[in-house]
Amino acid sequence: MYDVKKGYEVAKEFYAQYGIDVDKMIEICDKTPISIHCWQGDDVGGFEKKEGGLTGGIQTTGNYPGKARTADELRADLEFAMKYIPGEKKVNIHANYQEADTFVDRNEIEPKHFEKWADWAVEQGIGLDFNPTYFSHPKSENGTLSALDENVRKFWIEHGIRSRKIGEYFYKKTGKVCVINHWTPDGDKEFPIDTIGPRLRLKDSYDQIFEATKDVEGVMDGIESKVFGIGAESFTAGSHEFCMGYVMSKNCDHIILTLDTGHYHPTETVSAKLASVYTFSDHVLLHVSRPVRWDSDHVVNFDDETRAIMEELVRLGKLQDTYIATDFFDASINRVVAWVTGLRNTRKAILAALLQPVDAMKKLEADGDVSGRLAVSQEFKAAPFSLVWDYYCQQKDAGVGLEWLEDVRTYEKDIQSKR
Ligand code: RNT
Ligand code: ZN
Repeated sequence: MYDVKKGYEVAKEFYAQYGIDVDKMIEICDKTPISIHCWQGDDVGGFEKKEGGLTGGIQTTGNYPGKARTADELRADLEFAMKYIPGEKKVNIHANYQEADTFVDRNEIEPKHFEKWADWAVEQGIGLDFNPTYFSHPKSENGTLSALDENVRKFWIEHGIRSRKIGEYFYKKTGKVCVINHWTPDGDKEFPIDTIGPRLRLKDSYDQIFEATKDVEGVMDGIESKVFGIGAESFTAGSHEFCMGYVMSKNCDHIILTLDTGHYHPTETVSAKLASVYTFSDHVLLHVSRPVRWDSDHVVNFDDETRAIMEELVRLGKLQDTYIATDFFDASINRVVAWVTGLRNTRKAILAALLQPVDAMKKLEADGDVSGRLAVSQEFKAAPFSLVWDYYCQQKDAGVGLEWLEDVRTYEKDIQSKR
């Protein structure tokens, strides 16, 4: 291993030239929570005591051996991965990760079915986030919250209500706000004739869920849109305009917009949307993912868009107001490697964004020096942030560089490959 401390000292000098306090930025980066999605560990399968595959227009591809088969295995894998993910963390679970002894349907879930998750989170000293699961269920085939069949719609409204109560339970157990993400896959393969009916029903369903649980505390609710899902390519009830409109019309503290990086047309970017949303909203829930041609949910890369999102949050002064969560599922590689890589990239993008002379660039812009603005912004694309990153990982005992990879290989050999 090279002299990490020496690298850090050099980087510190480099950044000091521009008035950037490296230690302060490390501290801010470290304290910014990232919510780790549990579903990378078992290909969005969950642990309901019933058979049935993944539906809802999302897909995992690959069959890499060693996936978690039980919630205990999943938690063990998460614990292992978390060692190599520096900084404040939360874990994000879905309703279908319940641990009831016998089958409990989605409209009957209760806090007690998630007790093990809550106890584990307390033990780990982390917060828990939650998601109602409006997919992978026989009743989700013809819509959920927007369904024409009133009995089906009622079933899913009840699921949403129960999910918010579980969120409150997590808040009370962990003392940390539970961020709930509401995403429905409701859509159509072909162009429907009635395109407003499903939206009006979806709106009414959300209204009913929030009205019935208006006394719930410690919960934030993200409303997630999508451009299309597999098998529902022509129409999505919860479109961007719908979700944005819903959130803005509610104009209340806990209902916020979720922006998933895979849920827009390929030439649209979430980084370019943030400022407009923040013009009207105090918080945003982010699903950091990587779409390749479509919402393919590849492992987050340290790529231009991930960096641009974090840069934008820093420049807006909204890093602390944004609930940052990851959302990807790759079944073709070791699932712990997927977690560690995607989460480290997300964290690294935050650090790289913080290590930039934002005030100086803003001043150049305000002074009309657009040439200077361009020059400075480009210079910092390849500034020595990775030396600071290595030092930060060393301080946190999270593995410098690729140190973690050997450990995961050992874990794979000793634990995962025996499953
Ligand atoms: C699907 C959405 C949603 C899911 C998770 C599992 O397109 O992104 O957030 O990925 O809820
Ligand atoms: Zn998402």
